[in-house]
Amino acid sequence: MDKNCSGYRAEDIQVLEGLEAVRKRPGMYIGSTGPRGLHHLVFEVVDNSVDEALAGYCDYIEVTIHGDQSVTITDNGRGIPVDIHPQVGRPALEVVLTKLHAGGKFGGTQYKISGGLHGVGVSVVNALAEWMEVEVKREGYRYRQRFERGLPAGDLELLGEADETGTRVTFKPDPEIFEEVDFQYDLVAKRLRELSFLNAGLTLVFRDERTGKERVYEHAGGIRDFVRHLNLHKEVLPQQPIYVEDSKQGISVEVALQYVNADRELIFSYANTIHTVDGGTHEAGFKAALTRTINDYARKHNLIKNGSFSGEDIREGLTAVINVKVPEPQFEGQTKTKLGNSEVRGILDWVVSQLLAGYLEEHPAEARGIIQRVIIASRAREAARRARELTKRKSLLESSTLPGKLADCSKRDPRETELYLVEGDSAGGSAKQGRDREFQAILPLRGKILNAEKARRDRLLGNEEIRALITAIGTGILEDFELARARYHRIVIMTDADVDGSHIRTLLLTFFYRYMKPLIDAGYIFIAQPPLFKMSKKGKKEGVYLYSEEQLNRFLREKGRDWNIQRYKGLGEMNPDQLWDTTMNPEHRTILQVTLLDALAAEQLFSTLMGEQVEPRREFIQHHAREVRNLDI
Ligand code: 0RA
Repeated sequence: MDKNCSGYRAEDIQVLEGLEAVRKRPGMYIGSTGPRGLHHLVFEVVDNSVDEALAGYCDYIEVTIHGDQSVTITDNGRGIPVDIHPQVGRPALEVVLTKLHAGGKFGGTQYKISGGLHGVGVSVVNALAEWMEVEVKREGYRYRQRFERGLPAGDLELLGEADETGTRVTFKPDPEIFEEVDFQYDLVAKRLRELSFLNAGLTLVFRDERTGKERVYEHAGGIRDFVRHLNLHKEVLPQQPIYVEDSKQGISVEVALQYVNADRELIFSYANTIHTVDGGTHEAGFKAALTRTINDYARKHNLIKNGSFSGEDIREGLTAVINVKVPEPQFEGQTKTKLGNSEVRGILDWVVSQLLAGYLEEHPAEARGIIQRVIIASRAREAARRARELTKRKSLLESSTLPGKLADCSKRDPRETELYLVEGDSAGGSAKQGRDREFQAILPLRGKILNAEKARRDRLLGNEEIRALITAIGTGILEDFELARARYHRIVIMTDADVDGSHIRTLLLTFFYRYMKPLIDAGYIFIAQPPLFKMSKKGKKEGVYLYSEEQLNRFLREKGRDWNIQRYKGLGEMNPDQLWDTTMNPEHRTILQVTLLDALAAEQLFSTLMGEQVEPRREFIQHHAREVRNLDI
């Protein structure tokens, strides 16, 4: 690794303005002051460390959440520069931490990756921290400086000598800014794992001192490992993911792909480590090249008679990860998750068609396997189309009679309404009484929902619970699915915090993933977060609700032992008012938006328990024998 720091000069840093603006309007810089914005702080610092990795100077990043909700991010990059900035007359570190910089960290030609969504700069994190301490090892010495609410709380100190280089940032989010300061293990873990897939050779260590959990994320195989991970426990083709990689005009491109035995298509695209949920030019270029290259190959080898395969046929069962790095990314759309750079389309198209064509020629057996799969997909699609045209039956799914169990809301505009899927009739009853009937609908789901893995489609549609669910949502399923017919734009799964509850949640997510995937893509599926504990003083009725083991531990540490702990086993233990206050009232509740990766994880768990492959299932059950005991599927 090149540890030569000569490339940088302090005057490369453009000075712009102070941080008052950030504290005044934090939402402008980090999106919100809720949980998303809070976690954004960590990701922003991590992204700066990842930049060092991408520039080739860092291969190790460590993130630690401390017991007091402060966070430390350590890397072995070059270290933030400390020499005196010529215009400001202060050490560069202080300038980097206390001033907003335009267009990224530097002017000039630095090749910078993190950007777009994040990329607001570490100074923004500093501005929104109650305190921050930065330690740097660079050019043989170790330095430290402390800040409070964005302002220096002392000068840069020289601590001693150092042989290595790197940066360590510790900060505590400012409770004056954030509604709640409670980091979620899963959110951080997910991002670090994602980064380890997107940066082969980078090791990320995650430690949560609140619980003692520790994880190491490293993937020498990069996005190939990502694809393997997505296809876990599935029958795959080819055995090893196809991988192509190249770089043109300063834009680096890599794609990994593999087919599985399933109907869905799964494309994860990233630009500068940002998940471009809405796709963009990299995805468009990839799809165009894939369709053309497969068709060309099939024609050349007489595997197709006339016409050509459609893109949909070619992508059925496909799992692909696209990872591009663009010096000046343009992110578009409402959520800024669509890549706009037009030059990227052609580069993707060229790289994928050249290298994929090469792969197919060199691997004729795999190529034939893929084409056969596409032929089957295309025949099935054609047959389904004919069958639909022939029968023209007014299908079950389009029937307009809403299920009797549904307690619908009075508003009709789906952008304003939400549907709660509630486990069991008794919790369903509480939810019906506690809800705001203007915009909240309740559908209680009783008993075991039919197992979406084994059941074929007809049987599935014969199941009363599933029919009620489909009719209530209104979109239809699979090829009949139409997002525009969704009757609610928020569908909230509300289950008990026990094994059965998590089982039902897994079943529902698996169902949505397989039959209504666009609902997940559109961000319409959520998971309710009912409290796990109620703390009350002896003899008092009112109390404090806690939503996680972490919160409970902290509460006990900070508030002493003089409290009664009530552990909620089921939603049914709450009365309607409590359910409304803690879980359903939009002003207080937290609901988690389900991402495609969450749904996929549920589906994988499900396939492990239910699927055709016996070995992973046996392993899982042996491993989780205690939890699975009650799992009656
Ligand atoms: C300014 C300039 C350089 C690196 C950094 C800042 C930097 C920031 C962070 C934040 C966390 N870890 C970091 N590592 C580096 C470039 C330094 C050079 O050219 O030598």
